[in-house]
Amino acid sequence: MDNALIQKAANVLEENWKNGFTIPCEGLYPFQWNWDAGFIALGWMHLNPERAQMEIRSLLKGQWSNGFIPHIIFHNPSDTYYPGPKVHQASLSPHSPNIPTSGITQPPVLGFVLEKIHQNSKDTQASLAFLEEVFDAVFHNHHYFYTNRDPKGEGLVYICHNWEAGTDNTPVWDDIWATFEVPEYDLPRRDTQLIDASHRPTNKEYAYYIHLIELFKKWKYNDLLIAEKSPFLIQDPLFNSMLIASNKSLIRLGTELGRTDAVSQLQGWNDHAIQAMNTKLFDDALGGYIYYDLRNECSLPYLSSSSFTPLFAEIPTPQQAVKLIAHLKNGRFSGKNNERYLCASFDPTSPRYNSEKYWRGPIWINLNWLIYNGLLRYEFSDVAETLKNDTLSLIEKYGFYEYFEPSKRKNETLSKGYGGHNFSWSAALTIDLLTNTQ
Ligand code: 2M8
Repeated sequence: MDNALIQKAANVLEENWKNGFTIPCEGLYPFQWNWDAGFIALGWMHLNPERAQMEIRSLLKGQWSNGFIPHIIFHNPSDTYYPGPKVHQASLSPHSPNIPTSGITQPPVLGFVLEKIHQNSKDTQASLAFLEEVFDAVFHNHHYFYTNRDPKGEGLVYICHNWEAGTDNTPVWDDIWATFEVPEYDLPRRDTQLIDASHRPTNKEYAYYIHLIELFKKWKYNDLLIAEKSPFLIQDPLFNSMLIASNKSLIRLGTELGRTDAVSQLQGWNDHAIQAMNTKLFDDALGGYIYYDLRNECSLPYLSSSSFTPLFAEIPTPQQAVKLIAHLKNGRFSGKNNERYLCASFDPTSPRYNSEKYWRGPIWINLNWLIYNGLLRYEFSDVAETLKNDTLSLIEKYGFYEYFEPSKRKNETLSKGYGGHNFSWSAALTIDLLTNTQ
């Protein structure tokens, strides 16, 4: 079964390979996305390491002069996606490159992706040469975050747009949307024409997303103005965990490359960041990591799959880790009798939970991959095994969908997953799950 599934996954990546980079999904996402590129490179590294490197090089072509890496690089024209380059208008920023990009970012996975590619390499010399080529760019990106996105020097960086989170329409944002009004926009959406609209965000939500982009354009994507005025300013446990995990990887890689200055800078950022995660973003009563709204100065007390991702960066203390896994075994996320596959993207006991709608409940393969690897790091091998088996059985049954139904009972009646099909990171991470024995 493993070889056949790996072959099917390889076919998906091959189909989505566009001569230098991989699109997440034909039609639905026709450009290169930032954190997708990282996860996709983890699939390519098993199949074709040269392509893993090309994927990363292509992403870095979109890097801005201040170190910022955008969430979409528009390498090629396409009219199947809204909002495209004409809406984002990144060229308004003096830092933007000479290739069209968006002006917002996504979770910084590149550091740990580079380390995994290096560990997996059969040719150490070639791998070190690649690291020499890209290390500074990734370090520069981390420098950008800690110098521009942490206005109070707390060790936690903020995101200023829900698309920066990657978990685009998590119910956590409902509280924030309620704090400001947006104009009516003409929304020439393509996503809802391509797939079941009930699996996608609403037009009302899209109006907020576009409004934020319009504000950033008015401010020419100036970070100081965004920090001062953006109505959306969030410290996100997933985003910060990715940054911390990537810091740790860059520390190990930088040590191997003899980059002493960078290593001590990264170490300083990380010590501070880990402490802040465990004090400010851990909610002891809920037993998990939560978001903090920096604009309205309040915690957002909701659990989501992001709540578990600090495990991946080895942030939780042993006591905190025990609280986290309680949700995954006869708990809030698994259900008292483990009646759900792991891991729903939002707290299934919440009235805001919707098991079919995008990031409001369904299972996502990249989050499962992160949580699975995090659980292994804490030696919770039985829950890790359940999570891996759940992931692979959904993929095996339906194919490489974008997201999946958590309820075991409901799955008995379904013949498909949700969202886009032949979705690249679902394929890439399946390959890694089946190939990497840790
Ligand atoms: C989804 O987000 C894009 C915007 O970035 C969209 O809905 O148009 C998210 O799932 C995001 O995390 C992902 O990177 C992107 C491409 O797969 O799609």
